[in-house]
Amino acid sequence: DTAVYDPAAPPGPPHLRAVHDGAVEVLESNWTGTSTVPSRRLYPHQWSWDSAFVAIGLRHVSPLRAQTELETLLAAQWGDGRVPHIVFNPSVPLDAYFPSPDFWRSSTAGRAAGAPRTVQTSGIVQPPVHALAAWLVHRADPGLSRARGFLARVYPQLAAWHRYLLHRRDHGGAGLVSVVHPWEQGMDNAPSWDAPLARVAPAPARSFRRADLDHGAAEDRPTDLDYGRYVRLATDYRDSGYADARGDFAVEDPSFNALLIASEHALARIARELGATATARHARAERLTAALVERLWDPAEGMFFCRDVHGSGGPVREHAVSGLVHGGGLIRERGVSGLVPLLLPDLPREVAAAVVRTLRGPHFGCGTTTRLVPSYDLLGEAFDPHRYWRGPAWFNTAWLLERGLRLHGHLADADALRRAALDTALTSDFAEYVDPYTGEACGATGFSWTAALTLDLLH
Ligand code: 9WN
Repeated sequence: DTAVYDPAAPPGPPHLRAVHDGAVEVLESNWTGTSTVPSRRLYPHQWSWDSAFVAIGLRHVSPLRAQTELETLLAAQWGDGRVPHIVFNPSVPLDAYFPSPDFWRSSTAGRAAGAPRTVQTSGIVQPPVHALAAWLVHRADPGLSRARGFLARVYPQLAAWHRYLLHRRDHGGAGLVSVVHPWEQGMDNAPSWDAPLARVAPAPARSFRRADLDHGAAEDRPTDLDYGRYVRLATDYRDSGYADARGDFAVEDPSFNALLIASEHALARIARELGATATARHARAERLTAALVERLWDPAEGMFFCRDVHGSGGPVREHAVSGLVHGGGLIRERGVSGLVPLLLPDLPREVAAAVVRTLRGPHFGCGTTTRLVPSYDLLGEAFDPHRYWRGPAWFNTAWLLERGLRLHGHLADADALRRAALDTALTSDFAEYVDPYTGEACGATGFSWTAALTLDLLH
């Protein structure tokens, strides 16, 4: 079988069928009836950005389930517009996942912010991939979508979600959204968080019990010290009633903001489909892209970096024209998040070209030293090929970069990345993440977004 021995050869049809069938099976067994769990054992509830990725894949096998996935998530939206990062399944025992509903206490602590009364959720958010997902789901079966009034129902919810982020989370004052917890950005223990997290006093290890270690290898997961800090940040936010005042931890992240911009473009298309005007939304997406470049782009490094809103990186000097940003709290850790803006259509040509060079270069080794794009700098001090977001390759970022490469005309690179993702998904049994060099499975297997995005890459 040439697909196995020659990684450059395109997978033959039997191989593709195996990938397709395997992916469908994973999604089938993780479906609860109204939504999909990321992993039966490690993550037994509904997660926000996971559901968006799942819907993007599910649309190819069941547009109805894909619509339902997003509708279930949006039904747990808070009155202030936030879409919670976890929607808890009441039939799952409390000790199956930490932090559980009794930690977040959404229906009491989140009352002022309009948390729902009947369903239990977390109080933080995750990247806004949902409008993009809703648009792609609609396109898969416009007839069913119109018959069910899908877009008409989700549009106001998605618009409120974006309003929440843009108006309540602009802690940096420049138009970009800040995350207030590493779990919000979704790449929990990425080295970019180390500096801002160092200012957070960890909650004592004995004050909580990590359920993740019942199902995942400790050396593949975040450390106890990381968890102590995650718990402290979440506790303080909860105890403030989930009020969005500027707290100790606020970071502008390239991937989070790029996904919001991509979703804003999608929301414009949804508006037009519903007969409304889309111009203002497209214009806003373009303004946000300009702000992203101005605030987070580093031309010398050829990539985007996180900005620590409270960081003391010296005086901020910004040049609107060249897009230069000096000091002022840029966190110079090369994470895959800093390449994700490649998926934006309005990215200046030279910026897109530089991101592609960085992707192919020694820090990420795409198409050269690595099998799949690592989550962090191969040459970085904190690089660890097995520890979660500190080096392993993930399939959602591979999917986002594949789209970006294709959008900007790098078809051969996009094809190669697509083939690598399909191949690795199958050989790793749809792993949560893999060793970027060998493709060895890490974390959970039978992971939903790996299966879903694999399906999408097949179509
Ligand atoms: C905390 C569900 C989620 C993903 C995140 C991933 C991981 C949770 C955890 O799992 O985070 O939200 O318990 O580690 O980092 O991106 O959404 O798959």
